[in-house]
Amino acid sequence: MIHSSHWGAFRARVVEGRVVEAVPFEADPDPADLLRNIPAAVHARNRVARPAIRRGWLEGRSRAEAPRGADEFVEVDWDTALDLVVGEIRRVHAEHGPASIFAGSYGWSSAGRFHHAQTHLHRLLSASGGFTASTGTYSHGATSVLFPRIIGYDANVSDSHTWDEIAERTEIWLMLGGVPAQSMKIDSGGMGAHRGAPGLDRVLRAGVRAISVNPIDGETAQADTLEWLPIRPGTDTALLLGIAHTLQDEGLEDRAFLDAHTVGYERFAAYLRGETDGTPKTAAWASAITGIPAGTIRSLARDLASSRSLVTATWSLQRAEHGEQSHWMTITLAAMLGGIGRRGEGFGIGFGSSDGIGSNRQPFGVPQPARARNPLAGAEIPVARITDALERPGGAYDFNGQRRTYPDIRLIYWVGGNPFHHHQDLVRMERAWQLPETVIVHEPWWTATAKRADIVLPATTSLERDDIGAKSSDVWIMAMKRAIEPVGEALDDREILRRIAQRLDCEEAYTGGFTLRGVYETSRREAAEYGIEMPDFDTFWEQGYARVPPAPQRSHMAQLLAGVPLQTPSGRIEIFSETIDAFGYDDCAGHPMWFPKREDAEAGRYPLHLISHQPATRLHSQMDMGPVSATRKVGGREVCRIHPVDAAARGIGDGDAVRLFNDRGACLASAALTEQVMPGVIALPTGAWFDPDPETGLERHGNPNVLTPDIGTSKLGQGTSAHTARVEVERYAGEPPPVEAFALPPMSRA
Ligand SMILES: Nc1nc2c(c(=O)[nH]1)N[C@H]1C(S)=C(S)[C@@H](COP(=O)(O)OP(=O)(O)OC[C@H]3O[C@@H](n4cnc5c(=O)[nH]c(N)nc54)[C@H](O)[C@@H]3O)O[C@H]1N2
Ligand SMILES: Nc1nc2c(c(=O)[nH]1)N[C@H]1C(S)=C(S)[C@@H](COP(=O)(O)OP(=O)(O)OC[C@H]3O[C@@H](n4cnc5c(=O)[nH]c(N)nc54)[C@H](O)[C@@H]3O)O[C@H]1N2
Ligand SMILES: [Mo]
Repeated sequence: MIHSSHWGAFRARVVEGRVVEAVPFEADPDPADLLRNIPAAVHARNRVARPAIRRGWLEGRSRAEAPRGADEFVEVDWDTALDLVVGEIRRVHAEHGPASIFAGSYGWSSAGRFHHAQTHLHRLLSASGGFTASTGTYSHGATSVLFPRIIGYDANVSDSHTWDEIAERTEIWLMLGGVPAQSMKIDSGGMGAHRGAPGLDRVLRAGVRAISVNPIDGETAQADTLEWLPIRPGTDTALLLGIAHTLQDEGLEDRAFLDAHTVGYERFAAYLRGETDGTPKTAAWASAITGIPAGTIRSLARDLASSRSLVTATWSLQRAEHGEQSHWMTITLAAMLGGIGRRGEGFGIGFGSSDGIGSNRQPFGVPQPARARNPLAGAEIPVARITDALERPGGAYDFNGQRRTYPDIRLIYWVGGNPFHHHQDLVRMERAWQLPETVIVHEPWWTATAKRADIVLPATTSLERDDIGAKSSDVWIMAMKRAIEPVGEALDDREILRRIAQRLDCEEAYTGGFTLRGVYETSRREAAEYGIEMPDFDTFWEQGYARVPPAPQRSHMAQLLAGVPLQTPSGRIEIFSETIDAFGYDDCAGHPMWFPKREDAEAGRYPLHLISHQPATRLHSQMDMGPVSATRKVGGREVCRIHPVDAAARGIGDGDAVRLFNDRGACLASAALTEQVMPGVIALPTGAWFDPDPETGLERHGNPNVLTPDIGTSKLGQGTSAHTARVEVERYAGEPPPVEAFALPPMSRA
């Protein structure tokens, strides 16, 4: 049965009602190994079989006795569970108002567009009076706020160069964060055929000089054709300032471009020269911060200035304290080099961060039901401020020029996301999570979040329903056909919410009359307006896919060169932003600059930088019980990579169980010694299911989010700062406690 996932299309081989294999879609030249996680996960023991209610909550809403996560569950029938949900929505409306329902419900869920869980939750809660939403992403929260202010559009997701343009035109490519091939296995909505790694391959074979600036090497299959420039985590802004200073010092900046298309260069240049703070941002200054030799920085500056150069930055760099600065500085440096607006030159954001970057985007909307309009317009929190919001109802905070207050959250409703995967400082979050009166979760699996809910409703996986997989940067639209019957008593999220809508008398507004056929045909009509032809629904469904020719890319920066102003106050690239300057923030000023990191105050006790990057063996926490993820663990624990010198200094050997710790928390992992991680850095990918020992609190599985800080990138963006974390590591003496992440919670039947 043809199907799709965020990591690619496949055909489900089904034997006696069970998925036994996910066979890569025949048109995919570079399918993801991750497909092998699917069969075991879909039929895993820890699927949520029936609706389940936390006992303490059921028996009097008690929070104190057995906290969320430590209580047992009582399985009930669907009607009982849904009546409880409806009762809670009504109660919170009546007692506190709809803003006390937090349903930001951030998360990747599964690939289908029609059954997209969050879309339906938002439709339900909009139809029934409103809710508090979340704004922004964990992926690029800081720069999605910054970019519109300095260039007038969100460069994280639009306007990339194509692989072919880079192969044809670029001479030197400075890749901040590298271009990790493993991350390009993924894109939201899935893809018929992977294009990231083949695209990079074309670029490297064309002889483009590619320099990966990364604390970690070997992140791409073609690593030996990349130059590796190791950098201390979180210091890219200093490197770019050092390059910029050299350009200016040697008169290599493109004055004509800066005069014609930017504002504020002079004020920035005064900072570069040290006139505003007494510190010239020389290559030597940058070297002391980044660990890159000053000579290398200076020659890099000269090379970039004398060739057709491209400077790109992965999203990861801005998932850090002051994350706005590295990307603002990337654009500023590209402006000084003068190539912006020419294909294959200038800057690019997100190469290596997902498969679609580097490919053309479709101008029409993919097939999906309309997003809801929340009647409580403006009721939202920045997505990564969830713990803060729970801790401080009514508390004030800054965000993007506004002084806002947190809502009084009484009910959390989460579908299609896993906050006990994605959020930082999970120990602190676990405490805050006890504060609201009720937590409702839909999940296919007993995740850490499901185990910390009061009402858990079993959701189908995409293989248990018909759907459509698509994303705007793909030429494929994939049919996702139901391959098996729902597992246990699971229902589709859309159906669960329809039954709730029925009870709340808003079924029509909720469903909106959308059907699978209907959303496809709407998309097809929209495509036709651009002269793009899609087959009719029946042909598409029969065939299993539609291949839609790519549309030509439109580029804001090419238009800027042609005289079309950007949507910024000045119409130009804002190297200095009067608007941001006027906010008066102490952590994001009017132009890009270097800020020391709070974590560095702990450098003595916690000498290692922790990088908690995306996992190669799964998508976030999804299908962590699958064989691709399981077999790459050691002793059942996630593997952290560390340089042999750092390991030797601590008596750590390859394969040893280790304990990573700081003041926020501690987790176990298994050590792998490699020179591909620079000294002073330890790399532990995200996604091993959160598994704290109930007695000691020690996380047993290798989840880095017990170590990461929960602070905003700045008052401007309030994005996550996950990549700014310092830790120490030691060999774990004795027998490590067993991992229980995939165990079922204690449960009884009503
Ligand atoms: N330390 C650190 N933390 C990070 C990051 C980092 O770099 N470092 N990266 C961050 C980033 S960029 C992101 S995007 C987040 C990702 O965070 P999430 O998107 O929350 O992570 P997922 O594991 O994809 O969670 C999706 C959940 O949806 C469930 N699900 C799947 N299909 C369905 C369905 O059909 N219905 C329902 N109801 N549920 C379904 C899955 O079982 C899973 O539990 O993590 C962030 N966290
Ligand atoms: N296999 C797989 N792929 C994924 C995902 C997944 O879960 N699994 N998640 C997807 C999602 S939701 C997102 S948002 C994207 C995120 O994509 P990215 O943000 O690009 O991903 P990361 O893996 O966090 O980091 C990419 C690289 O940045 C490097 N890096 C980290 N800190 C620094 C630094 O301070 N300076 C420099 N120069 N480099 C640094 C890391 O070593 C890593 O090689 O990935 C997507 N792709
Ligand atoms: Mo993300």
